[in-house]
Amino acid sequence: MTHRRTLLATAAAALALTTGLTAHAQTVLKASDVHPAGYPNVVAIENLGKKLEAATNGRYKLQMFPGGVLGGEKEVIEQTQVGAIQIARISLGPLGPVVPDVNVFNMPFVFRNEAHMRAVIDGPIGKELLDKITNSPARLVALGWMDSGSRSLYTKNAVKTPADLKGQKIRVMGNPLFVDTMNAMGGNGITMNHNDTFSALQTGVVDGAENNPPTFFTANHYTAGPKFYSQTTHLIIPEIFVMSKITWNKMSKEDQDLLMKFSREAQMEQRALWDKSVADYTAKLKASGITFVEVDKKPFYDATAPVRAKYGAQYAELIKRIEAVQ
Ligand code: BDP
Repeated sequence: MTHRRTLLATAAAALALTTGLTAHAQTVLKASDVHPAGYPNVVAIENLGKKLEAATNGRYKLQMFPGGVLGGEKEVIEQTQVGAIQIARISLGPLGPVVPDVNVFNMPFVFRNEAHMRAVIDGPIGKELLDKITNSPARLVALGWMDSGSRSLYTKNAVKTPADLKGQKIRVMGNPLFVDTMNAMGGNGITMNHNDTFSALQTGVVDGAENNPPTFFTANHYTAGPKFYSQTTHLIIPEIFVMSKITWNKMSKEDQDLLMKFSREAQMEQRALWDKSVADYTAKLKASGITFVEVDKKPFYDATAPVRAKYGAQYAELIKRIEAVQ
């Protein structure tokens, strides 16, 4: 190739690029997660973004902000409601104060075990709850569920009965339901953002917290004081990912359908990654010297009956249907 021809080719390529860019305006979807890069939920949402980008020839591009850099989940929900964040992956816990109907899944021991919870979110009740969120005044569109295993206690002592929690300040997620739950379990529930919990544990502002093994490990809470992981499994709360309704309403029906399809796939992909991560991080916690304690759940189940009565009264029919799911 002569020098002149190379120049022409370069100019043509540059022109093609510019035309390409102007022909397809790109919508950037800012996505938020409190978990670090590599966490199952983060990976599943990133992959959803890649599929959406490919299927729309780059009209959409998802930009993931992991590690809570956009704020705690309460703030992230607010930002998503006003359209400053487009996709929020959050626990259902902090959504309770915004969409009270979801609290039925946030109640202690409402699911028999994780398999029961999965059967419920995969079935008609799961779909109904997603629709309730979307149809609520919260200005959010519920895209899909994710797994979060079971939450158990991590403290400096082994907790086998409610008496073992006496006088202990335990960090819980921001929802009065969880403060009531922890108080009923024998401790003192203190709400704060996930990303503030590490220093609260380290400085003794709280004596312990409660979460699943992957979070206990990846948030480094296991290095901040707790020595025991007491398996009360008192909460089996699904995660959820939601879109700002402001963004959703600007999408074509076709693009909305694509997003819904990839959301369902993200839900399933996260589940496979999740199961592996629970096994991996449980092993890592044990290798780091954390003692896993078997707990008789009955005393905790009984102690939290008033919480289920208080928050569940208005959902009696729904709770019966949940219990009937096999
Ligand atoms: C983790 C959830 C995350 C919550 C966190 C918490 O994945 O969404 O923010 O717990 O305790 O299990 O705040």
